[in-house]
Amino acid sequence: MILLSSVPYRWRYIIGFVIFSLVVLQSWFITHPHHPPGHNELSVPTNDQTPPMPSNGFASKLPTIQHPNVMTEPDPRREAIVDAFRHAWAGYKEYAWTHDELKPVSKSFKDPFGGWGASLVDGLSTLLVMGLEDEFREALPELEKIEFHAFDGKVSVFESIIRYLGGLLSAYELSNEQYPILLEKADELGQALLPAFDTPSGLPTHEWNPARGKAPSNTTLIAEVGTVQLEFFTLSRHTGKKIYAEKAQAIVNFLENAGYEHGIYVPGLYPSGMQTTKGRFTDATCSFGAMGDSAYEYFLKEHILTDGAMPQYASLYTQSIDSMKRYMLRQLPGTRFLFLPPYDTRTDTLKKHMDHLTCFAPGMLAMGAKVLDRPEDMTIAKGLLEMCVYMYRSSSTGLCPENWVADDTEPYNPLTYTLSRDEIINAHDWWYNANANTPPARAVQPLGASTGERPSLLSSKLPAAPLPRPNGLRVNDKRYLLRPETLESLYMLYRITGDPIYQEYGWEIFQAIEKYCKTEAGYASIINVEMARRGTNQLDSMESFLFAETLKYLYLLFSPGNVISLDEYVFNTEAHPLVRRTWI
Ligand code: DMJ
Repeated sequence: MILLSSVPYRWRYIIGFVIFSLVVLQSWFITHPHHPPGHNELSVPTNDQTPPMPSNGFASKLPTIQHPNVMTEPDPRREAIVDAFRHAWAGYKEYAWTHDELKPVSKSFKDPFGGWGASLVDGLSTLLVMGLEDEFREALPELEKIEFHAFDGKVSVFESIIRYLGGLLSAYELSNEQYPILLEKADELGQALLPAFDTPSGLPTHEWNPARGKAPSNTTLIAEVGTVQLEFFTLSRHTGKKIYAEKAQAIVNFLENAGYEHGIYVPGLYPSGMQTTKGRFTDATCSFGAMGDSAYEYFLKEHILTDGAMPQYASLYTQSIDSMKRYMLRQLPGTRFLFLPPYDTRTDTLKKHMDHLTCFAPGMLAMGAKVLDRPEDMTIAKGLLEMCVYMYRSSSTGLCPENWVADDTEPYNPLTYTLSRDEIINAHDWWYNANANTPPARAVQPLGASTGERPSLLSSKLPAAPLPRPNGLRVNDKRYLLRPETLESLYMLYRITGDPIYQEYGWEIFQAIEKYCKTEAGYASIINVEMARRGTNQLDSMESFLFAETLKYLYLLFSPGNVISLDEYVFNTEAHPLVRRTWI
């Protein structure tokens, strides 16, 4: 001030202007931070919901997922899973190498996924997780030969993203980014698929012809548009090309803003069918099984992958799960089994079946319970998983049907779920009975009604599953297609609770797969899980998810907690682990 008073008036104005400009500039830099090279070419999220971008280093601000009691040494049973993987990989190499799938009975191959080598690419991350490095290195040169752009036929956009893109990116990360071919091919596939997103709504079409640059129709499914984000965010992160993350984020924004006019009747419950022109829903049935499943899984996993960078993902997830609990979740009376059938959101009616595909939901709910502090969801996760496991344990082969029906169900009620029938009645009496002065103690009731014979399993530490099955519970689609969802949930629940019962359940399932599915060349699907015989009960099909998911989750179930820890990785829906990071 003293100094300023000695300066002529004209200069005082100039000095004042300079100081004012400096203050304005400084506050602009505070609200628009400069990001280090490698980040600044990618967009920064704002309230307009642009996608987040990762920063270096990772100290998660989300709650820890894994339980401290998870084992620290491998369980010796893990070796049997590696042997199973080697057996199937050897068969694939001998009879179907570089094709999409091995036909494990006829020892030939088929190419339902563009013929780009779905099993080879889907298997890469498991080879790395299991430490099968020779096999991994032997597969790498084959990647050079894949020509994603040249394929003149229909490929599924969804399957290409979850199996090929997820497989390449995960292998790139798990191999410490040492093999550039993995990222080059991921980028090439991303470029080949991007035009499928150029629809008026921004929703990608169900199928795409890369060579002709054409989509055969303007239809898609909610699971397909909602299962792009983990892979496209990660692809942007490694290539620096923001277009992938933007396309994926545009879909999330679309879903967040979709309303009644698009065909949504219950907030958070998205019907299965969609068209890509206006993004309208074409039916009203919402499912956590076929055609819906992974859209809900990805809301939560977007939150985990980006370490909570965007409140939008968690709020979409909680809205969906709250509605699911309110409208869709059922209990089998007198048991702890929870049942999650598809739901017609327009007529407010539930279907009677539950898909094996729905058995991913316990793992999702348990993770959400931890990460978002929703303890009730953990109870539900356990009840749903008991249902899925029971469908394995109560069948003649020890394998689970593709779907099952329950005629007799009642709405899930959190107040009565853990009470037995008697306790519920007594609780009611207590309320009206003047002579009683204490409410009954809460007690967990046993599963099922009576005990029966164990299906022809090999060995188990567990008591036999209660039989007969509860009233009105029966197998519908009798096939077992080597699906991974129950094993996925067993791995998640084991890592989250530390309860070894989930390992025992998994071991039983593995033994049943060995007994009924194994062929000379690999593992076959099963025609009828209620027919306890081999050979004629096998289907000539071994989908690539046997390599990517089924055997990987089994291996991890018997691995120490630091092998693909849920606090360091998040799985895409095809079980390809992706590195969790801090995103900004
Ligand atoms: C896998 O391809 C994926 O898990 C997908 O999300 C649904 N189902 C199959 C395996 O059953």
